[in-house]
Amino acid sequence: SNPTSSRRAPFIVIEGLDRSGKTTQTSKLAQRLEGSGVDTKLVKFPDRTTPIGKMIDSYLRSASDLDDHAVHLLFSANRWELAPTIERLLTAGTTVICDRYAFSGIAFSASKVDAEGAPLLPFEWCRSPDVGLPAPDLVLFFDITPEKAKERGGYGEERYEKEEMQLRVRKAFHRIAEEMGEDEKVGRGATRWVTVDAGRGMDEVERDVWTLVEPLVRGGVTGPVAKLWT
Ligand code: NYM
Repeated sequence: SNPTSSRRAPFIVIEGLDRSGKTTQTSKLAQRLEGSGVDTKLVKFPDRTTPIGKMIDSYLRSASDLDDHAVHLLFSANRWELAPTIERLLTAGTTVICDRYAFSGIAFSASKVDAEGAPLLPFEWCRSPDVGLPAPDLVLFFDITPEKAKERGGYGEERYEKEEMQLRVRKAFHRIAEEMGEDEKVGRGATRWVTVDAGRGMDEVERDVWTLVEPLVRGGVTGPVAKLWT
């Protein structure tokens, strides 16, 4: 009955392509929030420290092979195993900043193709295991062109870090972005999706991120944590 008692901290996800500066900006943001006296927890997916995360890590480093369906479900399970912790933190007033989430899960898996270039996993199949996860209040999608990404020294050595794959991943993210902005039913729900031009200088991007995040953190959020895509 006391409306203020249901106030909680916001759940903020930073998504984006490889080489988009996402991880740098995520840790800058977390530091800046902490520095402003905001109780903050930085979460990263995949969380490579859990037993499931170790299987994912080994797969990404090509130290092991897994069926495409199986590894997709491991990525999702890795989020589900942390979901109760995320909910608890938000309710307790801790702002959660998350580096990658279910949107990466769909974008990367749905971009895997066979030798003929046909998709290995349907888009909707990729979404299903993540339906019902804690929904972010805000997603900042770090978009960057492959040319800019290349200027930044190219991709690393892990699985998926190849140009054709990254082009498909970018398209998949754009499809998700459209959905999150326009389709109320399967898309946005309680989540606000903002695309950030990550091809600009680090300080410019940092300023934009702060402008988007600061009011949400200062104001807090009313009501329980929503469920993604329900
Ligand atoms: N990735 C990440 C997926 O394929 N599915 C997922 O659900 C998530 C969270 O793992 N190339 C991919 C994206 C990256 C790789 O991420 C490792 P990072 O942020 O480089 O540790």
